[in-house]
Amino acid sequence: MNKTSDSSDLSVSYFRASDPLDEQILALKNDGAIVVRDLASTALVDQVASELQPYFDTQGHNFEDDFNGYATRRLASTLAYSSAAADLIEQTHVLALLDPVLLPNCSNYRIGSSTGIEIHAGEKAQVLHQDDVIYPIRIPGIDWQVSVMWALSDFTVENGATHVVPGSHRLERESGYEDAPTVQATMNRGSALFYLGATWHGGGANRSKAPRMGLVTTYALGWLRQEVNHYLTVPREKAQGYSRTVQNLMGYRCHGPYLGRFADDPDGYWHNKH
Ligand SMILES: O=C(O)CCC(=O)C(=O)O
Repeated sequence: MNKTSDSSDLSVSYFRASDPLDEQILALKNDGAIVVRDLASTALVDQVASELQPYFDTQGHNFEDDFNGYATRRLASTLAYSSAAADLIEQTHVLALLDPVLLPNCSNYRIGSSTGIEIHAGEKAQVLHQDDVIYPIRIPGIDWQVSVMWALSDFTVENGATHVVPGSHRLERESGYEDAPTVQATMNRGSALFYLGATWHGGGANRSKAPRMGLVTTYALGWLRQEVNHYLTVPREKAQGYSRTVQNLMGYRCHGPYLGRFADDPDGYWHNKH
């Protein structure tokens, strides 16, 4: 494990997957964010990037607004566009890190959103924010969700590596941290930044000449409404082709015996009969 910091004493810890898992979880809970280096092969991230690229080029501009920026292309549901993205979403180490954070407060968790983000040259820094404000309340000590940002290209200070405010997840929701000092989570492609739903963060300005491409997936407690409706955004035939784990993460599984019931599959799992 090592730490990166800017001129202040803020820092984010960097791990390898082989480092002790409890140290990674502790740092994520203490600092609100960690980076795990080289978690996916460059072959896999290149495949995801090449599957997403045509959709970024044709549809990515649809999400331009004051929050997302006007030189940023986005895709709202990567599983609709890239089958290889599923391998990142269900990556073993990702789930091993998320289980102890989320499972104490639900019987299974699901992806809220899975968003492709391509920040182009000239983009301004995104306003710092917390992802879990989509839910109207927070209960101290319970994390609603964790975000996992995969670097599909190298994330550098110049091209807009995500800004993070370490420790900011411990503050009251009312505390405005929009102007707080940040560290940038620079990382090579294939590495991933994990941050809690309450951690203040935002995409960086891209002062380089090339786009910065990432894929960020949020994983939320299974009894919360999912941010994106994956049943509608991912065609049924595509969902049928994904692994049981990915289907479960998409929401094709009940939470406990009652929440999200569907009549034909009384054991709470989707059996692809339809
Ligand atoms: O692109 C990034 O680095 C972060 C994006 C983000 O936080 C968001 O769009 O909510």
